[in-house]
Amino acid sequence: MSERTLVLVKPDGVARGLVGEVLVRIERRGLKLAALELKNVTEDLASQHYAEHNGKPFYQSLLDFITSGPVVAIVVEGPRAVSAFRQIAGGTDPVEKAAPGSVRGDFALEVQENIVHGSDSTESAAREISLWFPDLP
Ligand code: DAT
Ligand code: MG
Repeated sequence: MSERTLVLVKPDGVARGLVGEVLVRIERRGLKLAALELKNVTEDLASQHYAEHNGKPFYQSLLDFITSGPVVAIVVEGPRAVSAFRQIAGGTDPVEKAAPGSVRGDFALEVQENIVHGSDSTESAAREISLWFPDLP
């Protein structure tokens, strides 16, 4: 059964020219692109996207980071797309948790500047996709 997930190439990934690298990993796994857009992130969108982290010590820094430059937002589709992309991304902490061979394990060193976002459940994916792509059928 096919599902959808929201992927972001965050400002660090876009600035470092890693959009193609992320897309290659998504496509060669067999996942499909259902929508893709380069976007400047407003404070409003950022705070809705990261609502679950409101109140945490890193929350304001996270908002400042995600609004610091354009991101590439992608709706990725395929069997178990949510988990499959989380595996492609690697764990949140690129050094302690992300395996070599994952995007974060291969390209990142800092917890905040960890290149990509991927929805953590099908419920989060539905919420995030409607935020980032309100017109997507
Ligand atoms: P993930 O992006 O792996 O789903 P998350 O949802 O727990 O991780 O956190 C969202 C982002 O917030 C994460 O990609 C990087 C940042 N972040 C998480 N924990 C952090 C921490 N302890 N210090 C600084 N930034 C953190
Ligand atoms: Mg998360």
